[in-house]
Amino acid sequence: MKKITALIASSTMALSLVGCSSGKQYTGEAFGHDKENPVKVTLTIKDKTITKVEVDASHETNGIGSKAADAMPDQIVAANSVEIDGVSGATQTSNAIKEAATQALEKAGLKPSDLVSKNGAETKAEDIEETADVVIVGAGGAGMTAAIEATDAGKKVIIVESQSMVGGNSVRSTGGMNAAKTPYQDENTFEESAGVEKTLGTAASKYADNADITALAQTVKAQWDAYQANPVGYFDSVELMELDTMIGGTGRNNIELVKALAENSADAIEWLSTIGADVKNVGAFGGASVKRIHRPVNEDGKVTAVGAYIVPILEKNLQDRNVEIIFNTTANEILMEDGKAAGIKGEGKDGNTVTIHADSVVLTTGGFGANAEMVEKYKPELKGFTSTNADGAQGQGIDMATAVGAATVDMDQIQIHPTVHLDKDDNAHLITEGLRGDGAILVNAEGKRFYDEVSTRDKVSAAEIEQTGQYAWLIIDQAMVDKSSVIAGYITSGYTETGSTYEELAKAIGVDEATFAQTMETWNQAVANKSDPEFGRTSFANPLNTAPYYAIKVTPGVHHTMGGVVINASAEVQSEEGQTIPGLFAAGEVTGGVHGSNRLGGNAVADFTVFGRIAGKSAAAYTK
Ligand code: MEZ
Repeated sequence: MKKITALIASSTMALSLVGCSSGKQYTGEAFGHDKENPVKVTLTIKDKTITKVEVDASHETNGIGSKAADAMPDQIVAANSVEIDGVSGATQTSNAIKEAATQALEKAGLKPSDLVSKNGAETKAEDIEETADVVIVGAGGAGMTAAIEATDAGKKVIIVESQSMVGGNSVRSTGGMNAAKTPYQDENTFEESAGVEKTLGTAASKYADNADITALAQTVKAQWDAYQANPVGYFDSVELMELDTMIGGTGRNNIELVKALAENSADAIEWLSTIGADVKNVGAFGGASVKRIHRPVNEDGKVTAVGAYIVPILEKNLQDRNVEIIFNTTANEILMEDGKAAGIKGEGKDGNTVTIHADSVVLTTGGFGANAEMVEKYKPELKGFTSTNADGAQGQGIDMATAVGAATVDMDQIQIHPTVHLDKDDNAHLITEGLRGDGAILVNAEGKRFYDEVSTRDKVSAAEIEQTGQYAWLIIDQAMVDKSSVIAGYITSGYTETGSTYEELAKAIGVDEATFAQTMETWNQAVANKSDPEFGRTSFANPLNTAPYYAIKVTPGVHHTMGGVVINASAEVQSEEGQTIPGLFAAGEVTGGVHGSNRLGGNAVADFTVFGRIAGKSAAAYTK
């Protein structure tokens, strides 16, 4: 791919026309297309006014990214805001520029709302009133997927998005997408017998009184026996994915939704391919008995972040279909006529009213993981926890739905992810669970492992909270780095400590050298034996014995809100009386029930793809 060259020069040149250089300078960084070299944005700020913007996006490898680097500095200065529209088709670079600019602003001690808007503070923008077959609220993964399906069913679709960009939380998703029984799993050698046995054991010992889990376990046991008698291909099944998802959610899940998720997962991988997104590299993840997470790879064959890969492809598909997206508009009301959803009303960023009349409404607004007040309201013990979520995850779709009688479920079920890195400015960065699936271990401040690293997130987080200082070190080696552009990105971002021996790394992270070296030797032996007598881990990958070694300090952070609006398997929103609310559909993190008390890694992308597709088709079928 073509490298973007001379971006620094062109941006600065453009700026010199609009910016004056007085004020103090603050720099922020964020990853765009290139996961190894961040985009850097330097803001010059005086009296709460951005007087100059310099963008260094010289490593971006996507040609379209240069458009964002050229255009956005002028827009930021002109609007005196970092909340500007991104450049169409350059989602990743645009998002990175905005994220880095917001970080720079934070370093100046300012929030985006502290800047005095030059955009229509006095002149209210015009009200908008439009009509569509289907209106979709939220342009994250679920919303864009629903829009593609509804458009392909011949319907006119309008999307309303509260932020200035598509992507929501989906663009931050790193790990991958769970799917059961795909041909890509068959490309792997099956070594996960202990994982399957452990799951069947857990079903029998802990969930004997749960009829759904017991029935699934019986089916899986029969499939497992048949496979062992004739081991052809890789072992997995739709029912095993259902069983893992149910056990991960401690049996609290809505089985009807779990079945829809698993049954449609393999087809969703193929559908993604048809729209240009290949997620075919299979890996191990927490709570999955077998290798089931499907991931994209870059042109060097290295695993890369799923959200940053899929979101621009979804966006491009919307552009190809001429789907209108109204940005910076927060929907706040579902219009009802004769007991049926008939459109939405919202507020644009300049206070203008946006009204979309439609035969069906699809809510894909995401969860509420970025709304600290709401998190605290439903789970007070999470007060003060950091969050991995995008700003738009405010829970507004849940309020809109309940205002028209929708039921909610599991609102207090909020997931904390055990590996969130706080950088030197206290910004939270999700460190993908994929690292543990691919062989990393967690050690505590005493230099010892303390839990099965690939257990479910609720359990690993709880164990981490019990350790000294409530943090852990995630340990990786150079062999892992060589296979992953994601890890290479963590290194260039400065998240890692390094040592050329175990002792050197121990010194760098301040743990006892001999204890840490012993921990590593014991772990490497466990990998060789494919047996972890200390903590019962069942997925091993490779020993961590290729120097240099790296450690990332991690702590738990709010990651996913499992609760939300009640839907059925057709993505129809259900009322408190248990009736379908005609014309109202929902998909993705705004909904509750599918993940129970704890979502498995890889099931969010599966959720938004599978239920986004279902919602789009159902909404289209409902329209006259
Ligand atoms: O599904 C997720 O939340 C996920 C895959 C996260 C991650 O650790 O990468």
